[in-house]
Amino acid sequence: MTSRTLIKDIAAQPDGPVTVAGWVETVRDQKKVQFVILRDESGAAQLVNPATRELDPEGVSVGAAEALALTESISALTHGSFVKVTGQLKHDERVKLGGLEVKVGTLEVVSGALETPIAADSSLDKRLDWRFLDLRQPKQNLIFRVQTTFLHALRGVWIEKGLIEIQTPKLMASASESRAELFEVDYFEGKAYLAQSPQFFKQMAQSAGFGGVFEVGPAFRADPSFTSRHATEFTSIDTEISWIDSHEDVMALHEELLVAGFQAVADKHGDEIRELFGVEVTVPSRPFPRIPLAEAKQIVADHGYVVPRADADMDPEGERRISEYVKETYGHEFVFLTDYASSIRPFYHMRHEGDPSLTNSYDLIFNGVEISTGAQREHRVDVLVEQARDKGMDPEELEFYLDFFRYGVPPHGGFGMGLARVLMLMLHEHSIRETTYLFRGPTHLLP
Ligand code: AMO
Repeated sequence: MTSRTLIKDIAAQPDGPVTVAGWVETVRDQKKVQFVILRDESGAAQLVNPATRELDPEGVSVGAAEALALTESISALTHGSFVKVTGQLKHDERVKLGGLEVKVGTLEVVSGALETPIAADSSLDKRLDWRFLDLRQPKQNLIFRVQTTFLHALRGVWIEKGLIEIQTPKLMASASESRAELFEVDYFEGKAYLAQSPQFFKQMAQSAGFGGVFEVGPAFRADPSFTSRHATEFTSIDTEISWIDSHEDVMALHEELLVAGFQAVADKHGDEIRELFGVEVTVPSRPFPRIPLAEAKQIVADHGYVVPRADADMDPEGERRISEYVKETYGHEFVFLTDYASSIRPFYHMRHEGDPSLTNSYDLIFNGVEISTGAQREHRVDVLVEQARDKGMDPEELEFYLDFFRYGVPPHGGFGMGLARVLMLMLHEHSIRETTYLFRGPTHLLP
């Protein structure tokens, strides 16, 4: 490794020699002095160089030619060039940026940069076209540090509970959610489909006796819409657990995971998020409010908004309104909408004992948008076959899945949660395009 000190670490060093490397953020090239703001992956620091504009006419000054060359190379620096600098660190309270500066001794342009094609105020589309440059901005960089912290905290909970991490195949022989949003790919002599969710395989792990599993991996949906919450490929956070009594057990785990994730993010990045996003990360209190879907629709209707189709899911406006209501009434940013009608849920959701028109399922809404769907699964194979038929599906096509339930399987349930949606809503961003490392949409395949 090239030896250098990360900028975040130089503050702890005493005055003296230092080597740093990073991207040139700004150059202030004044007559008598030059300032460069240098940024690496950990932070930014000010470099300073007393400018030498011409050679001493006597030619006697020691090092004058080197000093002139250094001044000229700083004048020629372009924004975004990657440079390595050796110099003298000096702590100085008057320097606004971190109370220190580095007096440049040598400066090597390791990799020069062309003039940048984007600015902070460029359109989102343009920024996404130049995503690697966009991600250099501290605000964008923070999103992925927050994501790392969030996922690490979730893993902590899963691992502490003894759940097993799995990686399920993304090439499948059949649909796992709706046939409508299925990507078909050529597969040798036949066809395969990109996995819409690890649903079937995380349930298989329950029959395999794993007890509880989790996966953080890609999911694909051939959804042609251009909304701020849909992508054709997204990272899905999935978990599935055995020996549950109802979907309440799944919701309890869901809460525990989110509390741990939000706590870790608030502790580690709360200040930075406040500074760069102007947002306070609130650790949710448990239990999260729960409202049956039918009641939630009634509440928004009572507040002047009728969800367009009575037999359908909440629409985005309904989600926004029920969230608003929950915030005002319970002071909570999350709400579980429960007891969805079986007509709008997949065949594998368990239905209410005594009222098959409703399911043991829920959606989790966070700050006005659905981030998750969860349910208790139907594990009785005869009932499952009936429910598949009920949905117009041919049980023969599902034989491999139905087999999971023919050899002894515990009652189980789980949820799927879109990672980019959680981040978007946590940071009050307007689109998952901002919180996805590389967004994929109907017209977006590059870079
Ligand atoms: P569902 O289809 O509701 O449920 O998806 C679960 C969560 O995944 C996210 N999501 C998306 N994110 C971005 N772009 C999309 N096109 C997209 N589609 C879904 C959302 C959503 O809430 N198998 C079930 C989960 C389960 O029951 O375990 C499922 O996939 O945040």
